[in-house]
Amino acid sequence: EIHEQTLVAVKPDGVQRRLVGEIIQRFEKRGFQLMGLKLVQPSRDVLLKHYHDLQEKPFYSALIQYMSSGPIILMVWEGCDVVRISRMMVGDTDPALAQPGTVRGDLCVHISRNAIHASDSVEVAKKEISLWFHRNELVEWESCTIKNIYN
Ligand code: YYY
Ligand code: MG
Repeated sequence: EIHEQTLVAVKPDGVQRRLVGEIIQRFEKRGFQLMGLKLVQPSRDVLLKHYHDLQEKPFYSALIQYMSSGPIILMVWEGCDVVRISRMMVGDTDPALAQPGTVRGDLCVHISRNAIHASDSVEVAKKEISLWFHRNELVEWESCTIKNIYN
């Protein structure tokens, strides 16, 4: 499915550390197509929804506090198998375990400041995209290079 989409976010530490350009460049270069992009100061309300499944975890309140601490970049990327491939590009949740070549393995050290989020399944991606983006914030456009990326 070449129109599969995923939500990728640069977390507050990534924005503060000026990693936004590098992260966008990795997804662009890989061949994915950018369908939505914005800088926001996330509300606690949306963050509680975004991380709903983690509410029982011991790190949950620290996670919400950290994610509220400054602006984040939100992106929707589209392409074949984009959800799975993005997770590979992002690397292990713990940067100490993440392979070199991944975003976390190249750019981060600690699990509590791991710079980037990517949806972990196609179903979750749909929910996360609709949580963070209004329909009119996503642009449907045709890439003129699609025939050089897919057969
Ligand atoms: O999907 P991913 O971001 O790789 O990990 P999740 O298990 O969904 O956890 C979300 C987020 O929570 C993680 O990116 C960092 C933080 N976190 C933490 O601070 N400490 C942990 N032991 C596990 C996760
Ligand atoms: Mg996750």
